[in-house]
Amino acid sequence: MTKFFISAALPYANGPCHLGHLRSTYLPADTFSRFNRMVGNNVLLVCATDEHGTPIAVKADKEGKKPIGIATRYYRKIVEDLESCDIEFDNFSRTTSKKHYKIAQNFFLNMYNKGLIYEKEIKQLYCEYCVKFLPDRYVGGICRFCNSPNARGDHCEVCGRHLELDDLIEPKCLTCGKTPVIRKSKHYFFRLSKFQKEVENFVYNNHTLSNNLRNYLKNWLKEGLKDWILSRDMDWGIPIPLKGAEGKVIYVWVEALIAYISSASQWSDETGISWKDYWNDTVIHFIGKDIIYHHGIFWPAMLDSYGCKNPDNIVVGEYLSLEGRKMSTSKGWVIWVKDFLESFDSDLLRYYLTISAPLNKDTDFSWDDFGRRVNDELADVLGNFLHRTFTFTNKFFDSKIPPLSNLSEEDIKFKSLIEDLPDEIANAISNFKFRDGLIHMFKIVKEGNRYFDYQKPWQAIKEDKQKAANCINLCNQLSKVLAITLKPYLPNRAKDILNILDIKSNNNWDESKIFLTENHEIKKAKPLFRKIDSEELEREKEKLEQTETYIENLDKKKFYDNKGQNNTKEVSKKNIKDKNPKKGEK
Ligand code: B3M
Ligand code: ZN
Repeated sequence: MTKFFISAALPYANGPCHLGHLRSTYLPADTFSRFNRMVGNNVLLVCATDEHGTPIAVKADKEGKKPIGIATRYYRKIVEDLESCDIEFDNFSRTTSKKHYKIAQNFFLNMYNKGLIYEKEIKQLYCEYCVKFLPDRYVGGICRFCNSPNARGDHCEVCGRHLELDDLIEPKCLTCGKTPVIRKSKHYFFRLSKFQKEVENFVYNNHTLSNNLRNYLKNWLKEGLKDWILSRDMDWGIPIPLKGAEGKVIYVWVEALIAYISSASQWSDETGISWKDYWNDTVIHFIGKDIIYHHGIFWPAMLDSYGCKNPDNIVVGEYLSLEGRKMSTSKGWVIWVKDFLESFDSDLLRYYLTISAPLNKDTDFSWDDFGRRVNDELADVLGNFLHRTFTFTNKFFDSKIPPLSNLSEEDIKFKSLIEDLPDEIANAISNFKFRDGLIHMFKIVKEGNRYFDYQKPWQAIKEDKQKAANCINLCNQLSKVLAITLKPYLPNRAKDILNILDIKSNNNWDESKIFLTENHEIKKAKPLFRKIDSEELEREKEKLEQTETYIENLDKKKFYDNKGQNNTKEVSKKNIKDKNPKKGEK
């Protein structure tokens, strides 16, 4: 039995969840955790909202609100979004909690007292018009490494690098658009350069890391690690717990990583169970591709400096684009979880995001492809198999599982496919190949449909009742395997299937290996997957384009009446409907 400490990257509390977040991080973490609970491993799945740093401060400035107000608003929305997709955390905390402040400050002090943090006066960008230093997202410019024009103060989305002050060419204050000046300020640095060997050891000698991930990290390691600035001149954040550090906070990335531990520690307070036993066994971080550097370089070095074990694996979910284009929240080219769930249920989303590509490949969400997969795969393959099995059992066998006897060669072949399926899926999920698990499953369901057609139970029932009985027995057995093995993927539909089969599951993977007994009575069949028609899909596509046009118009308006003021408003779909009446509607 393994004890898994599993984390999902912390969402910034400056917006709700969209499909990209779900695909890269929360859904894989949840599927993996659900599966491991079922096979009897102990799982501690933690997360929190990332509430400090410039993403929230910038949003608060724009709306004329306090950062904590923004953070609380989005903390609530994010929790709701994740719950509505059945992402089940053991603990979901906030980086503004007292507990987190204490743990993050202690971590900082521990490093400081060991001499691993030093002070140095450095040049910083300062905006004379806004009268403030410009850390991170307050400043934009050209990335020195890849020439992307949209780099932010601390990060380039295009090459994935963490940036320092002199990595940004032609910096501009993102609040007022002016060129900042350079001012001196005292800061705290982590002796990251001393940890080159330790991080190399983590990257080269950890055989569970994927090759993809190792290659990214190797390239960065080749450049040599530089000391890392841990402080910011801001008032929104966790104060540096040292004399002479007034007005300075801990850089958001440092404390956000520590939130994995503070969230777990909060859980320990509530349950009385030690999170350390989980950490010291197996730690897995689920993250998106853009934050590999932080988890693969900074974090192992921080843990080493504290004297904590390194993570065992970092599972990286790649990007999701939308209708062939990069998602962009600012351009309105995005689907929010909440909006999606107004039209379709969460299991359909979980299915699509898992099946559309392996986790380590970029993929695209398109409404047409979504509709096609729901109709051709969920409804026509899986739904059809289950429905014909159950209706036939209801109608010809009085809802009772008929006996198995005198198996034909086809029966025997099909039976062994059913018996092998749970292990094949388990193997895929254990190796983070979530899509492969579903693909195995669908291959066998297709086989099931073929077997059903071939056995023709509607005809056999009149001519060779045992042949029909064998067919219906085995198809129910496969249905049971599906009901159990679908649990990590589509928890609601799995429940519906179990319900029709009238089985009380105790959430144990091995239940999928026990055949239904003869005469077990099932309930009445009911359709499990409805087809999506093209009109529904057209409506969704229209909504997406309307959001984009609405935001473009907002931007133009902002440009024309720009008096240095920012009049971007919170955009909701309701807003958009009002501004864009449907054809024929005034
Ligand atoms: N809050 C979100 C991101 O950059 C960031 C993750 C923190 S994980 C410790 O995607
Ligand atoms: Zn400015």
